[in-house]
Amino acid sequence: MRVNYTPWPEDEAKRYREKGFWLDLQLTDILDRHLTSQGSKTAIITDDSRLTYAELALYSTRLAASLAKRGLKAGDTALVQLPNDFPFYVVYFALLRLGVVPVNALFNHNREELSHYAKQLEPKLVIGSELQPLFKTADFTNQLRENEDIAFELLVDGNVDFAPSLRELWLNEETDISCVPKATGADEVAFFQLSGGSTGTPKLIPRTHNDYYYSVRQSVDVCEWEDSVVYLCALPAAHNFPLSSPGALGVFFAGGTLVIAPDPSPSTCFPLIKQHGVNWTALVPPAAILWLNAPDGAEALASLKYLQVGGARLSTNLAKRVESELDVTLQQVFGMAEGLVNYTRLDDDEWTRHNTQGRPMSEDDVVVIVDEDGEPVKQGEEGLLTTKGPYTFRGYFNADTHNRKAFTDQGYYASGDVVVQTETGHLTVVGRDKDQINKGGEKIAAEELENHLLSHPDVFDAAVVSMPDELLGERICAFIIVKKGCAVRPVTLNKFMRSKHLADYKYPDRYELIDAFPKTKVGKVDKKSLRAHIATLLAKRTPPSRTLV
Ligand code: AMP
Ligand code: DBH
Repeated sequence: MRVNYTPWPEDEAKRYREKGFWLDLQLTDILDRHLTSQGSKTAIITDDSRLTYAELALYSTRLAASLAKRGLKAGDTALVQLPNDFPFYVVYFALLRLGVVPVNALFNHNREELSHYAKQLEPKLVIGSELQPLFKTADFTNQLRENEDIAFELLVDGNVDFAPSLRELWLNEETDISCVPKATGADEVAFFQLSGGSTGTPKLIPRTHNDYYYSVRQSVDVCEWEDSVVYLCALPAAHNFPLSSPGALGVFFAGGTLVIAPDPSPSTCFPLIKQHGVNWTALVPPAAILWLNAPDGAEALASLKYLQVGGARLSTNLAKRVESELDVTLQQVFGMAEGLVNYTRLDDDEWTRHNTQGRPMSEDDVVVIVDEDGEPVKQGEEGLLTTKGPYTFRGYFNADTHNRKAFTDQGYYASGDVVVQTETGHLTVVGRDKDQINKGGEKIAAEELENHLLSHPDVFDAAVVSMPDELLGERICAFIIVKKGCAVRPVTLNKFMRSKHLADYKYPDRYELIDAFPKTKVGKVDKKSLRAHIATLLAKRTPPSRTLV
């Protein structure tokens, strides 16, 4: 094992192979399988470029060769941050070819998140884009080398004087591609997926070639994709949803065409859909709301047959509106970067499409809904989702203590979602039992923000909870107890938090003063009552505290 991970038990791995779920193929096969028959077909369309399957394969091979020449080898790790554009996929396949294991940070991740991933992975390679201010000068990466005491190769997509240009490496026709070693070991970790997490430090999810390839193939099967699929990727490319459910990798597996949008706004997406005849895409609920509110939606979306919505709960009302006003079939997707993905099926009845978040995609997904004591609940009763299966991971990277909490004694992943299962096996997400805020599909661990807030000299205690929001579903409210004799203003706290250089979506949207936190019977902060408190303030339109004393 080149990169350490918790493997599946042997009997289960054996079964997944016998059933043909695990094919012992590298993820690069997703691309390379097309080269003899349809290398000249367009694989990717962006605003200003088109790439055929053959070009995508060649560029990724050349990049792999250049990296091999720079000394990178299988088992090394990489930190990658690229925007929604074709280089994301060239790099993804190049690293797969070499067996270099990346984490693909979200493009809105900031200094704090990137430093944290670097600390965890000690990457031998960092790839960034000059569109992100952190990679415009050498300061950030120099600091990273110094603070974390690591040495890495640096490539930047753009024109900077402190690092080689990423694109030049794959455009160089002189590259000798024979030096790329043949990758082996489909049981190896292919890349790390990001967890929204519920702890102070975001955790990394090892995904193997075998498990991820299966999840892509099975997704393609459920969605009945063929080479006629024209899919628009408008969500952040690194997210599990647009990468693998069936997402970009599903497009490549099916031999279809991927259209890339830099963002999911109607003004960006509608013209692309019209111009390229997009027939599938994926959104989070707030983006779906924007699409519903945009003028001429149904007309602009004439070619769109299916709209996937997932990442956060979609209300029944919105589900109905999506179908009637946008004239598409809705597919609800309830997935997690840790593995399990649920889809409503294309032929599910209307009630199921509008009221459930789908059912597991694999016949070998085991879902057990349990009560707080870990006992299975009766069918139709609310409980906590626990799951295992052929593409659900068995442990976060280097996180033994957390893993003991994240998995049941039987080895099932406890996702922290409160769900109800119908007789047909469909799941409806009714709540959450994890200390996380889901802001329109972006997950924020309350503890991470609380730790930052607690580092302010005037803050005695902090509790971060979700508050209802019409567009995003949830926003972030930070309840603060100020130290005796101190006074802070929300604007100062906000400035203080900004100095931590977090991803934009993580900053609290509201600060509320409180004298003491309500406590549960066992003496923990009662976040349920804090959530109820802020919801009442919002309903009464009470303005936020101006000064916290
Ligand atoms: P992550 O573990 O960061 O990949 O986030 C996965 C989590 O997102 C799930 O455990 C759910 O809490 C939430 N989620 C994803 N899709 C949906 C959905 N369709 N409805 C409700 N919650 C969802
Ligand atoms: O929210 C998610 O993480 C998610 C949503 C839909 C996901 O990972 C997926 C589909 O694969």
